[in-house]
Amino acid sequence: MRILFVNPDEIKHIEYSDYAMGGYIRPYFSPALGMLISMTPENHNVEYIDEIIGEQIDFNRRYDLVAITTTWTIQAQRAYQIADGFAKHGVPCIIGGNHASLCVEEASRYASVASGMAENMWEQILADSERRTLRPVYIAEDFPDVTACAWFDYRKIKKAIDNTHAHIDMVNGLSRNMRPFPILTSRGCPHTCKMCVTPEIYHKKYFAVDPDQLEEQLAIAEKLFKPFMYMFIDEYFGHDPEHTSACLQKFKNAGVKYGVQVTPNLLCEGNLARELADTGCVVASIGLESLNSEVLDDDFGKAEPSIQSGMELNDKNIEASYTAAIRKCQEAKLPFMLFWLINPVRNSIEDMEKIVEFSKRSGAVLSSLNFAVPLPGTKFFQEQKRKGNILSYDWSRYNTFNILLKPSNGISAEEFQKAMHDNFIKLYPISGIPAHLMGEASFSIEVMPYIVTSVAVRLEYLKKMVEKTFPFSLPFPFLPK
Ligand code: B12
Ligand code: SF4
Repeated sequence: MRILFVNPDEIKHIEYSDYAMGGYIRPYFSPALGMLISMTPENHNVEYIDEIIGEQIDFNRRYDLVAITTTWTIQAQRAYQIADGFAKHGVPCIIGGNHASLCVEEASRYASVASGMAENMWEQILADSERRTLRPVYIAEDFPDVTACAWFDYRKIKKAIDNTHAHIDMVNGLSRNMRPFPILTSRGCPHTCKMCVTPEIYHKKYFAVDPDQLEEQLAIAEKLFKPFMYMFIDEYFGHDPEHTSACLQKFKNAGVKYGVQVTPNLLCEGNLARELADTGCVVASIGLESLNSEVLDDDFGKAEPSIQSGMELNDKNIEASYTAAIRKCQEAKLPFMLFWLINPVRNSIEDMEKIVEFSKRSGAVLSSLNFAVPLPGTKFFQEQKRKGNILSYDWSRYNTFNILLKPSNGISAEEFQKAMHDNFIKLYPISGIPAHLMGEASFSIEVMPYIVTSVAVRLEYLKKMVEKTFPFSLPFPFLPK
């Protein structure tokens, strides 16, 4: 069969609230589709198109199957448009990934749907597709339990990327090579945070990669792609310290650089920050989420048994716990970024200001203030829906920069949105660019994408402010996404 794998772009709303951050740091290829390509037998002719970097689909080209992912809810509407576009040409499509997995009925109006991990379904989907008997819905739970998950086969992925018949312009072609390259040491997560989709799809499963297999994967990636840096895409990186150390040694031996997403509790507990810095990590993204423990516990569901263990978290010492995690990074000379979530229902504007102050004091390479999104399929979504707090069900707004939940304390959504905007700007003052560029971390080439992102956010803000003032288009030389 000739199979096309598509990573859909989001449909963007250009408006006051539309921050620049979302589109910048994306991996070299979609990990979900990379995994599917890895599981596809080589007798099939496979192509990969990444709309996120501007590759354009040719709907007139003949395919036997089109496989589309919805890793993010913001991709859903475009995924449905693509399915519609191919349906007009009689090409069968299958949609999977986080959003479709948890909104099966909705997605099935546009194409066949695969809900959950594809490992034990994919073979059947390919067989059905070959027989032209693709079913409307495939549910992972109806197949044998996934006990070993798929890993990246970079050879197959490279072939699929090289095979693309999409139009790629030079800037986008170059920008692919400036993207961090996805790799992982584990998949899944044993925790059950209420605002996260992972527990709903992985059902607390956790799979660790054999360090020797990781070594092989690294060798192949280095040979075929020679990425400028890697990006760990583990859901819960560092869960098993012994296994993590063994994996990190493989990165050290390979002499490569990487970035990682990590939780503060794991940084607080042991020597992780030092191990990361010693083995080639150039930036750690720390998901701090909130300075308000009620939001963490009640809204996000991070109470016991949870990722807070090890942090002695309570109202009084929450800042101290976070500071301890940050200090570990500073002592190890490990550049770090901070990620926060604001829940309008419970957080006040003062909470935002506290976060901004904390972030500015912290010495982070980059900090990101995001709205908590009631991600469809999560317990947080159900709870907020039941309470009547959800302001919009337009998935293209579900990008963490639009207010989606009703603020309390009599503040209007517009006021809250504006306060968020203003506080975000305080994190990225244009006047701070020179100091930012001269900071210690900026001398490392691998941190450059993050520095570029940070500068781009500032410039994008400047552009938006000018656009607000002069309502006609100006020829600004701003960076492509
Ligand atoms: C790594 C990661 C990132 C990386 C890279 C993202 C990427 N994948 O391209 C970075 C750090 C950049 C990132 C950023 C963000 N992320 Co993120 N991220 C992840 C994470 C931890 C892993 C994703 C992954 O690639 N896993 C590995 C692959 C192999 O697994 P998989 O996607 O589950 O795919 C399997 C199945 O779903 C299925 N499948 C998937 N697609 C298809 C298609 C077909 C046809 C079939 C048959 C099967 C199938 O089969 C696959 C194999 O088993 C997920 C958590 C998660 N569980 O998805 C969050 C997650 C995707 N991120 C999320 C969010 C919210 C964000 C941010 C918005 C956070 C923020 N506030 O900034 C940003 C957005 C950035 C942007 N827009 O550019 C949410 C998205 C939820 C949603 N419904 O929208 C998730 C799910 C985490 C969560 N909180 O629940 N993220
Ligand atoms: S620890 Fe992270 S991946 Fe695991 S359930 Fe919580 S938010 Fe999701």
